Order: sequence, then structure tokens, then C-alpha cells
Amino acid sequence: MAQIKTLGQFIIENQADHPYAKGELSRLLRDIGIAAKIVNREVNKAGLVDMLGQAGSTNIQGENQQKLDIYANEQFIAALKSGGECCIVASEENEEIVMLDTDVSLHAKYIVAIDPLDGSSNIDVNVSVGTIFSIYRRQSTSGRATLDDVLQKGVNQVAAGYVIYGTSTMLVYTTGKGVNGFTLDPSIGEFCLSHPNMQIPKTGIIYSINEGYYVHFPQGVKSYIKYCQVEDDSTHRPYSSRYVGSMIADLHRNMIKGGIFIYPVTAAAPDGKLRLVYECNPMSFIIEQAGGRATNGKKRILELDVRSLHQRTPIFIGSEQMVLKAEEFMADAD
Ligand code: AHM
Ligand code: MG
Repeated sequence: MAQIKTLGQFIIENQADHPYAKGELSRLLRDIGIAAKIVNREVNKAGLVDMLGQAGSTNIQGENQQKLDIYANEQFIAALKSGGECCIVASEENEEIVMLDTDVSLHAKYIVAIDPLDGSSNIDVNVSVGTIFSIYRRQSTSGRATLDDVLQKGVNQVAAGYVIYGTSTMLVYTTGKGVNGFTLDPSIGEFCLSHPNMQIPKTGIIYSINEGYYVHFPQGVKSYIKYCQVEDDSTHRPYSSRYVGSMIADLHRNMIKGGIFIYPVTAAAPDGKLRLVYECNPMSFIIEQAGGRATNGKKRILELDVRSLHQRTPIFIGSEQMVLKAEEFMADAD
């Protein structure tokens, strides 16, 4: 019988591979894994305990906060605070950075950016949601860490991952040496290695974009969508359209099957909708580590300047050849 490898075992076994092999990053990842299990428990039983629906407050983006958004945010921040390896949390749910001011955390070396529950508009209808996280080393060497420590380019990430609360719950992460996926075994309460060394196919037959906004898309995106829909046996077109409306579910599917996910600029969202720090950078790091590609249509997402915490960016992400093709259409439309 094959030996089960838990997330905790895997993290420790692979810690020596990392330049910061002092155990702090391992503890940080382990803390995130524990909080994910707690959030998973609540997501699963949400319908039973009146956790569904909106909490009545709005977050910094003016969006209604779902009750589970708030719960998940609190759980991750609490886990990172008690773990003591993180000095600042930057969250989609908090307008400002959250300083973790315990005696230990003040001197901690890591910054965590997090979208505690992405795709939360899907909660009420029982569709997959997820958590996205991104880990940076603090750059400042004295005093308290500041917002500048958070506003680092995506290339500086030391780890990133996501949790998908789907038909099964998975945690997928990278520390820059490939991508590994762990499935939660509810009978033992552990994430177990189920998808070692994940690779996104170089091309695929799925495109994921909210086509309802078609009239508001830039010409390059419109032309690419038409390309996806044209019949051509040699490239297996027309492609299939799949759009959950939950970025993690869409990207996780495309990572396994091959595909492209696009959230471009639109008339209503002139900078795109998705956020650079805690959505696009971590997902781009993971997809690149799996052999894929992520750009804003022209430039690599991981090299974009980060000017503010809740900055948005258009994104083209997924199988390398598909993203390259979409970029051709964007360049042609200029
Ligand atoms: P959220 O962080 O408020 O949940 O919004 C992000 C989500 C993504 O998961 C998803 O890809 C996108 O919003 C869907 O947006 P739209 O409904 O405009 O297509
Ligand atoms: Mg989000």
C-alpha cells in the first residue's frame, strides 16, 4: 500500500531545499494549513449554522462582505498571529495592512498577503470558493515593517498557494521549486499529497472569461474570443468555454486540464477587476511554477510595479501557448 504523506511531513522534508531553511517558513505554511482546515469546516457546514449570506458591511472595494469572508479573514489572521512568523497581513478584507503586534510578531521576517475567501458571491449557491495566499520576506531590517514591505513585485514571493473548497478540499502551493497539491482527507483531518509536481499542459481546449461583458472588452480580447470559436481541426477548435466565476475553481481546472483564464479591462473595470497583491501575483507564481504563463496581455504579472495594496490588473493566465496566442491578438489590436 502506498504510504500517505501529509502536508506537515512534506513541508518539513522539503524545507532544506529552500534558501530560508530555518523552519520559520515551514511553520508559517503549517499555520496556513491549520487555518484552512478550520475555514473548510465552516464552509462545509455553512448552510446549517446561518453562516450563509451577507454580513451587512462592505469591504474596501465597496463589495458586500459575506459572513464567511469575515470568518475566514479572522481565522487566517488569528493563525498567523499566534504562529509568530508573520509581521504583517495584507488582506482583501482590510483596507489597511494588519500589523501583528505581539512581541514575537514584531520581529518576524514574513509578510502574508491573502484573499481569505475568493469567489464569495458563490457561497450562497454552493459553488466552489477558495483562499489565495502569498508570502514575502520583509525587506526592511530595523524597526517595524511598513506598507513598503508589502508592496513588493511578485517575483519576490517566497511561497504562494491556494485552497479550493470544492467537491474535495485541496491545498496547492509552491515555494519556487514546483507545485504540489494536497487533498484533505476528512477521515484523518489531514491534507495528504495527492498531486505531486503539478504541471499545466502547454496548451488546452478551454477558455475561461466572462463573455457577458463582451461588448465592453478591448478589441484584442474580442478577436481572441472569436479565434477560440472558429472551427479548425489542427488546433482542436472551437474550444470549450468554462467559467465558474470563482477564480480558483477556474484556474485549478485549467491547471489540470489545460486552458486559459482571462479577466481583461472592461468599460466598468478600466484596470481589470482582480487584485495584483493577493490574487494575481500568487496565482501567477503558481501557474509559472507549473510551467504556465501569466501576463497582463503584454507584461509578465510578476514583474509589474506594485503601487498600492488593492491595485487591480487585467490578467491572461494559464497554458503557455494559449496565453501567447492571446497576447498576439492584443498586440495586433494596438
Ligand atoms: P471576489 O474577490 O470579490 O470574490 O472577486 C473575485 C472573483 C474571482 O474569483 C472571479 O474570477 C471574478 O471575481 C468573477 O468576476 P465576474 O463576476 O465579474 O466575472
Ligand atoms: Mg477575491
